[in-house]
Amino acid sequence: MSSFTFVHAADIHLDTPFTGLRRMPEAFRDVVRKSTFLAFDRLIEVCITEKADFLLIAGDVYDAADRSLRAQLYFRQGMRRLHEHGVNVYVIHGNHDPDDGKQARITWPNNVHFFKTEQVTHMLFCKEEKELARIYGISYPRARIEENYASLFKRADSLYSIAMLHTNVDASGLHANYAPCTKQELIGAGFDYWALGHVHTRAVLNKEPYIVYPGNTQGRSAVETGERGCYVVKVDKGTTSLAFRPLDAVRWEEAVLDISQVSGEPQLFEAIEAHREEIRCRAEGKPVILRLNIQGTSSFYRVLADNGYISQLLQALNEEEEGREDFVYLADIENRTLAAGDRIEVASGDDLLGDLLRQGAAIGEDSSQLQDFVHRALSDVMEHYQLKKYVQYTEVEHRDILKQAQELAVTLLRPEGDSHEN
Ligand SMILES: [Mn+2]
Repeated sequence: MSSFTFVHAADIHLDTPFTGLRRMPEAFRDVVRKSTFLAFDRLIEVCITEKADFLLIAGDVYDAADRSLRAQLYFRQGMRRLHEHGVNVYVIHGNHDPDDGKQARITWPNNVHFFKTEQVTHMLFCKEEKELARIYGISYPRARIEENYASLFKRADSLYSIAMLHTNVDASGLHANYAPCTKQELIGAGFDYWALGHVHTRAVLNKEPYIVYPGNTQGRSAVETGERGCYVVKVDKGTTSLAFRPLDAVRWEEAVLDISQVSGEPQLFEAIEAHREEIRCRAEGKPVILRLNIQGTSSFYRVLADNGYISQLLQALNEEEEGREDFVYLADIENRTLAAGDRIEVASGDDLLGDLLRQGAAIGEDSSQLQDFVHRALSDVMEHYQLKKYVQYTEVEHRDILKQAQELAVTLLRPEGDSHEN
């Protein structure tokens, strides 16, 4: 009869200000600003409907060390609801909400347990007077933790043992390397379930024992695409099973649209609209913030290369979305098309123009290759103390210049009278 259910969440980042969205019209921005709160509401809802015995929050409850009062009161409201439903909550603090941040003096309902800083402590979970699990954890005293905290965890007995840690396992390059440790260390520590936080993309790093990042509950920028949520974990006679539950209130997506077969401007607009419908359908009613990359060999290359055209396109497309609850807001369109005729590069000769086209094709989307090429091509100029200031371009500008050069090369190479349209 020793079965129980818990919910594992992390990185809620309540009251994320989303300061990068100034260009977004108010109607959309308002939904995004509420999203971390709405995702938190859904987390509470999942705990109740799944009849969870307890909830684990593995750090970064709040977005800022100096927690906003609004966020703290909102969090307490959620905790009170869980108290009414008999759900216990175990919380560690991470690099975004360390213990030394400003906090209001709040009285928490007695179902909520915060782990201390400085040392790993453990708490016993009992159900109907039966001891079922032991939960271990440690909070961050300050934002930057460079020590290995994993090595401080020592299992005390044979009860099902859960270790809560805000950490960067195996130094994932996308996240600050706080409380670094290795997966092998965690596997060897003898716990049944490592409830991790910090890395925002969910990942089950290992199954025996379970080492789990649930990811954040709500995407917070264009790089945090796709579903975000929590894991519902069932433990039945020592066997652990996981189910993911999406919680995000707004979804960030990136998509690619090939317009090689599109011929006129109205058709281009329609192709984007049709693609937007597909994305709306996949989001199952959730609003989406979309970055669209347009690719393909197209006569639209030159039209799309004009930033003014893209911003008009964005405006027209986004106006259609106003007032919809399931909006798909286009944050950006990136022109990755090639000019019609670029395919001629294959046939081009062993000369400067042919070389330019081949190099351009080889570079593709690779930034380091582009950088390398620019350095080789411009090394003389870059080393000249007066001239170098004229070649201080951004990567986007370099890419654009290369594209223009390629296009010019294609025009020069194209046989007379060949009006290559695709
Ligand atoms: Mn975080």
